[in-house]
Amino acid sequence: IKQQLNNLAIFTGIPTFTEKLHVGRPNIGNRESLLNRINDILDRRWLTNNGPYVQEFEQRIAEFVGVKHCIATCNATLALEIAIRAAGLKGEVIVPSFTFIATAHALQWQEITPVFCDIDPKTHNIDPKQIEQLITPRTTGIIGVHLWGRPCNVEALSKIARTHNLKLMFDAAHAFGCSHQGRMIGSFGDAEVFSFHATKFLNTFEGGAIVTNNDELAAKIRLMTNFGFAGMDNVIYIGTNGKMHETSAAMGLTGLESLEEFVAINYHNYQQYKKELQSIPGLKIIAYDKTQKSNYQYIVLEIDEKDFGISRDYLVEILQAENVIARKYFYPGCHNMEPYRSYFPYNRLLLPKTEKLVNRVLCLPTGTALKPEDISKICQIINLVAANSCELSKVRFYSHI
Ligand code: T4K
Repeated sequence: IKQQLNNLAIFTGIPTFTEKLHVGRPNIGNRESLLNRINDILDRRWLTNNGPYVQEFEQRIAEFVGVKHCIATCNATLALEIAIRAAGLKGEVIVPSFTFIATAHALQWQEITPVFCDIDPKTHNIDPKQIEQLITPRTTGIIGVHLWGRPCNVEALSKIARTHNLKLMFDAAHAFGCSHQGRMIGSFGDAEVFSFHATKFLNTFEGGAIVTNNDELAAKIRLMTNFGFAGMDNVIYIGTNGKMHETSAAMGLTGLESLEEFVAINYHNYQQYKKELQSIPGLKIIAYDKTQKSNYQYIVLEIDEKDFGISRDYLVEILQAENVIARKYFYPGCHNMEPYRSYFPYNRLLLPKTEKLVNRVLCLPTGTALKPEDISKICQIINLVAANSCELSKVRFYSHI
């Protein structure tokens, strides 16, 4: 346990952890179950192209979410691209800037302009109150992002979409296993997209899925995911190769068997962080709605430099020196990254809440790979820093002159 500032690895101490602790360490389910499935795949010699495990995975996801259709894909970025194209979005689409870059790229990749909207600082999600002023004759849709698995204001967004005749989709990359007003996320808007990337609550190594209740849209998405083939020699739409393969589905099915255990561990980690980081001035841990289902996959802190005493960036440097690889998701915001930074400099003036939040947020490690004693050690470092932030900020100041 580090008691003094000079024990910190950023000064003269040795790092608290000998190995790096990552945000987004994958949740691995039952190994034997996975290996059995992989043996089945090899025995069957059916590796991809709508194989039996992919079909089973799609059925399980649709049942779990309570939607009519699930189309599994090779990742969520391509799933977003396909869903956007199948839904007929073009021109301009309103999205938050405070999201992973994939949300914006999925639009720009097909020459649709992402128009960035500010967020509600309480929820970190797109602020419906700001949307209407961004609607132009070129606007065709809105994509909300359920950031950290916390639902967007679905009702307000649906109302705006209805009034202006816009499509409404959700990037639900973080939100598998979460609910909103008693309904599972995945069942809102015209379509929603999950990510099953290694770092996500449920993973298929790489993977994603589009879920929807719209039969026509689902049929189109399914064709587009497989080059547009409707039968062996008949291509009826433009398509791409967005297919999930059998080993990914095997991983997904295995993970689904352990879902309750993953949530229980994430929830326990979250409660422990909350308890051990309570009442630190200028440090807030984001809240999850207890009345709803959450996957608790993200431990997100907000640092108010004035009250905490040092900046979020300095805290991240201190933690990383201890081998706690905290992440500044989603700094600096999509509008501050290329190509958007050059295309849309005017956006900068419109996003004051995003600009503020991107400098305050950091994510800490959690998940099944983390032990309770690791969390205690991480919290001890943060508590030591908080108790000595005044001295640390002086050291920082003098090291810069
Ligand atoms: N929309 C949203 C809102 C998203 O957050 C994402 C993805 C997407 C759409 C697109 O979904 P996909 O197309 O990826 O399905 C990571 C993930 O690559 C990305 O999937 C995720 N969001 C994003 C939030 O995080 P990076 O650039 O931070 O990845 P990287 O390599 O730094 O890994 C993150 C951490 O996880 C590291 O600390 C190391 C650890 N890790 C990673 C992998 C891959 C492991 O411990 N084991 C692993 O196998 O983007």
